Amino acid sequence: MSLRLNLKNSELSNEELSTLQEMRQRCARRILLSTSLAASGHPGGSLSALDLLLVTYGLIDHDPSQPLWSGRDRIIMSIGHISPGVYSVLSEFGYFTEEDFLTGFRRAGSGFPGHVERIVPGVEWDTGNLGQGLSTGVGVALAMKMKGLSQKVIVFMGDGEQQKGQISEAMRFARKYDLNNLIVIIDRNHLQICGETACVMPQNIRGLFDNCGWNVSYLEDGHDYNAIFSAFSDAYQGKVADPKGPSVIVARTVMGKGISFMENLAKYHGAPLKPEQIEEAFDELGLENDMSKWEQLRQGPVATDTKVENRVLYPEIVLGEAITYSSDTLTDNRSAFGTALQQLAEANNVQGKNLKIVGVSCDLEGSVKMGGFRKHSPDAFVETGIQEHHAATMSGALSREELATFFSTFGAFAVSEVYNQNRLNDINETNLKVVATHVGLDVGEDGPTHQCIDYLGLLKNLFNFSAFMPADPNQTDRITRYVASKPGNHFVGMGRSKTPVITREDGTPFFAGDYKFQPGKGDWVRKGDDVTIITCGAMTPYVMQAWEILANAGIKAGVLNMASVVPVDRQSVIDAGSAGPVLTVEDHHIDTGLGVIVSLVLAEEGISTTFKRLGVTRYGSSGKPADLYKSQGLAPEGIAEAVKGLLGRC
Ligand SMILES: Cc1ncc(C[n+]2csc(CCOP(=O)(O)OP(=O)(O)O)c2C)c(N)n1
Repeated sequence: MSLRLNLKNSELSNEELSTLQEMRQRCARRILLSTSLAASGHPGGSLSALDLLLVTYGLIDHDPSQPLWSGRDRIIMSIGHISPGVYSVLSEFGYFTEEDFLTGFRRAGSGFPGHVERIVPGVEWDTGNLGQGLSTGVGVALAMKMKGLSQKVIVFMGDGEQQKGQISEAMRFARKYDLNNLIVIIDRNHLQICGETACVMPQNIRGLFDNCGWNVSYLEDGHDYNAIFSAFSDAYQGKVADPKGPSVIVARTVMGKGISFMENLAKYHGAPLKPEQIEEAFDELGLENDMSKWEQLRQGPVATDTKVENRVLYPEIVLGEAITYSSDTLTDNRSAFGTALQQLAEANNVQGKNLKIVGVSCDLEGSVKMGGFRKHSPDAFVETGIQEHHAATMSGALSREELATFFSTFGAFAVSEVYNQNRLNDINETNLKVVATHVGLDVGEDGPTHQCIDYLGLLKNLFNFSAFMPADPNQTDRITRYVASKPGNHFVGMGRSKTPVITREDGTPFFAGDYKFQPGKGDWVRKGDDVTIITCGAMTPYVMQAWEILANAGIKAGVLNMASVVPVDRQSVIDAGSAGPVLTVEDHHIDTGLGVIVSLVLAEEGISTTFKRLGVTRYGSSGKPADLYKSQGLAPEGIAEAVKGLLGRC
């Protein structure tokens, strides 16, 4: 059954009202059945949000026969736990059959997971981590504005969920960017897992949005179809106090609505009914209890053919001509990044017409060298303020809207601060470019809070992120262009300091001419038979100095620059380990970075060799990078000493 409500009408017809009542009855049944069959899940919020969901799907532009139709409005379910309600409504509107849903819900391998995921037709974003959905919706709404599209974005949120701080970040941002294509609906049932929202953590939800300059409307009865219809169609059509601003509808609802013994009880947030309670609930709904039939059907194999395949929408990026910095250049990698990004904007972004590359900054535009990009593409430059959690999630959402999105700030804030946001982005198979400047002890005087030494360890947990650490400005230029042109999640890390150009033995720039960056491919900057030093990023120039010290001492060291840390160049590691001793050197926590990755390759390949790791073994202090490196054995002399120790030549 489907329903198409007309926005132009002032109220719902009697026929529409009775259709909605019938839909509610069928959906309530599915909510109860699905959760009881799975013996887990969230019936209470599903029932409280049900009427809001039904009217919303009745009003928006969408096409259940083409869930990914490009003209569709978008619904982001920030409260991913109300999946039983969402799937019930989607099946009601014809996205899939009731049978597929009820037999598959919460079963391994099925297309109907416990929290909403994009594999379900009609679902836009995998959620479950409360508090991130508004940032996602904001990202999609911003992308629509950037592309001149008129679709609306609707975000469903819980009232307990409002306690998350990231929501305030997103709220402010939506107002700053005048996202009047964004409508938030809050299921205000006054309950959350541990009881009343007012007891768990009191807050003035409407006041918060109001103070932020949103259009706020309140529904005394969030189950009154005409009231929902009127508030939603006003917000949708911009018939609000400030048509330039985003809108929120706070709807007073009842947890467990429609099943008298469930109503207003927090325990039904996440407790399915027992078989005897199902009997009672079905009596109340005036329906026959067919639970046993479904139990039987769930004995069969799970159906998987409803699953939506991930689709990658990624713009064609013109790479432009790579820059070659001459051997005598002394600049920082972040400047090389900024220049490459500006050139990419010049080659790809047409202001006011067609934007392909977006830059997101968190009050550090100058430090991350995005100034040139902003000047060229002011409409594609997004300043979020010091709101990294929102910035990370929003960047992920932008990156799935056919925009090559660069999220750039210091490593401590681009990775460590927002690990969970990047994790949810990764689960959503975003196409994000996280460019972190100021990583490692190379940050220097700002001290340990700013010296990010855990980025590789954190990113290694994310299955779809690569991690690249350019050694010099030339490699930075090429890696920046590479990641801009490729879908998927890519991290690029760089230090703060000016750094010399890496050269060949004849003094010409190494990463120049025909050099092409390839993931999973290391660079043999020097060949040498006695030992191999594997390194990356800010440490490579230090290792080059160590190489000279060693050469003067008659030791022939190979230097393998592993800019592609994830994926690592396994073959080169095998070659290095098979040829002789191996030393890894990194400006990163010694136990979670390059050294560990290399050691695993050696172990897995059964290569027995003398092996040592150098890296950061304790939090750094405030001082010049060279002094900090020296204090942790990472100065050229310390590296050379470590090699001599490995070779027994101390
Ligand atoms: C960041 C985060 N913290 C905790 C949880 C666990 N959790 C799931 S639902 C929920 C309560 C949500 O309350 P509310 O938004 O009012 O939803 P309702 O109970 O009305 O369904 C909590 C704490 C979570 N999913 N995400």
